[in-house]
Order: sequence, then C-alpha cells, then structure tokens
Amino acid sequence: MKSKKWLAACLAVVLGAGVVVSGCGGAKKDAPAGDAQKPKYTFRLAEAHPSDYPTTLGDKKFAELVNERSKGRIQIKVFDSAQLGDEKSVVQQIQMGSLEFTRVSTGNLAEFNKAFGVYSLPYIFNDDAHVWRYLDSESGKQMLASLDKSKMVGLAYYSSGSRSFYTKNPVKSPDDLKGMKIRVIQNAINIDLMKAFGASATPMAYGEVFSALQTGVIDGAENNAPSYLTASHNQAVKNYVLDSHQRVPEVLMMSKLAWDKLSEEDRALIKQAAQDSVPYQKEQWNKFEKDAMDKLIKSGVVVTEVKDVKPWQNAAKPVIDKYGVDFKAELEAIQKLAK
Ligand code: GTR
Repeated sequence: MKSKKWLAACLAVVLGAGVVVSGCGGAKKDAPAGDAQKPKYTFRLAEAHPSDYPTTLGDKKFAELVNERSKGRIQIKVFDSAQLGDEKSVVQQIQMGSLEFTRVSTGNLAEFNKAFGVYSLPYIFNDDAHVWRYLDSESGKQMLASLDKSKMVGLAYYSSGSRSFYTKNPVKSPDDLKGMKIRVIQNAINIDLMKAFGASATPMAYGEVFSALQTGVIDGAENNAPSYLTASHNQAVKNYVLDSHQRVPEVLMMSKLAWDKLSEEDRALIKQAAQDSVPYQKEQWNKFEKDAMDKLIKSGVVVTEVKDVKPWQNAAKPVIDKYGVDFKAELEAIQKLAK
C-alpha cells in the first residue's frame, strides 16, 4: 500500500504546480514504453466569464481536444466566472507559474506587453473580418508569439466583437461623453482615450463594474453586447451607443514556466488544440453576440446606431497622434488589410 507521505507529496504537487507526476498517477516504473510512461498533468484554466459565454465555450472545447488527443493524460479544468481572480491577477499568476492557462482580453495585456496596446487604439479596424485578417497575418502571429518575452505563451486569439459605450444618460455624439466618468480596462491608452472624449477614465476590475454603475460611482462603461448583458450591466444603465471604438480580441495563453517543462510533443499538441478550438469559438461568438443584442433590447436598452463614425474618430485622434509612432508597423499592416 502506498504511504500517507506519498499521498501528501502527490497532493502537494497537484495543488501547488498543477502537475500530476507519473508516479503519483499510478504508472509502474517497469511499464512498457508508450503513453503510460509519459507524464500526466492536471492544469487549471482561468476564465472571467460565466460558463455559457462564448470564450468559456472556446476554453472548454480546447480542454476537450487536449484531453482527447492526449488520451486523458493532460487534463485542463476550466474555472469560469473569475473564480481564480480578476484578469490582472490571473495574468500575474500566469507569469509566476502558479496558474497554467487563462483566456484574457488584449485590453488587459497592454499593461504587461506594450505591443498589445495596438488593439486598444480607437477605430483602427472596420469590422470583425478586418480584425481576423490582421490576427491571421504574420504581424498578428508575431505579436502573439511576442508574449514569450512577458513569461506567457500565446496559443490563439478568440473573437470579442467591438466595444461601445453604455451610459446612464443617452450619448448620441462624442460631445455627450464630456464630463462623464467611464469605467475602462486599466491601460494607459484607455485613459488617454477617455481624456480625448472629455470624459474621465475610471479603471477598475470587470467584477466591480456592476455595483459601481448601480451606486453611481461611474456614469457608464463600455463593452461588447455579450459582456454588457451577462455582467447584468443593462440592469443599471440602459443607453447603448454603437460607436465600436475598439476591437480588442481575446487571447488564450499558457504560463511560460509551465510550457518550458513540457515535452516538444505536448507543446505541439496543446498549441494545435488551441488553434483548432478557434473556429468553434468564433461560431459561438457570432451566435451569442446576436442573441445578446436582442436580449438587451428586450430588457429596455435603447440602442443608438452610429451612422457616421468620422466625428468619433476626430475626437479620438489625439490618441492616434500620441501612440501612432509606437505602433507604426502594426498600424500600417492593419491599414493594408482594410477592404
Ligand atoms: C470583456 C472581455 C473580458 C474583460 C472585460 C472587461 O469584453 O472579454 O475579458 O476584459 O471585457 O471589460 O474587463
């Protein structure tokens, strides 16, 4: 019989690093070569959204593919609804290696890897197809690969639509934002963007926005329709102006420290599974986004379409003037992919 000490050691490994070593998994030393001798892993994946949200569905598809293709040897458990912390703290856990996987917004990544700030620049993409042409381009791929330098391994991009303002009082033109306190994802570009609109940026974690809207600490926030709906922000503020100022894709990633411990074969399996989960995530996104908009309207949200984006672009121009030089190559690549 295996001793209590052995069990304690195994539990420490499982709870600490998220890794189950073969000995703990019960493989015999003299087992024949093959899968039985390969290491077993139990990893965690942190997700901020609820269980039926399209990014969470993408995460689960990814976990399922890894499980299937490794014949159960690599298990990834998805912790949704920010159970493992807000996105900023989750990225820090990834960098420290205390967490293996997460899905986060590139809006949050800008503070950890400057290159990702490009996605927070206003009105640089025309639509989702334009975003994906860029994400699938050499420049988009290189950017994902550059996460290596920040102790993360970018596995895939996921769809996230576009972000628009929702506010207590209606906003019809950029001028209406003047003096409003708007919650943003914490990054320098977002703060400058609100300044350009004459609003004041209030950075805070996603999970705090609902009560800040309800208590009037802020006058509004901005996000895509699925987030506006599933975070119940529509219960607090009901004016949605579709200016689509940002298209900040999501990133599925792994901790570089955990990645470095894997065999080449397991890395390839994980990377491929992540890529193969993308079409499913996109499909779920497109469906959910449409449903979310219908539900928002049914809940009493007043939607204002933006027919002419020019005045919005003009108001936000100081941001492009300030950061354009830093992202010259990326912006040129994005521009070239506009149709
Ligand atoms: C959502 C995004 C989340 C989170 C949130 C926010 O669109 O999917 O990861 O970044 O926005 O505004 O904080």
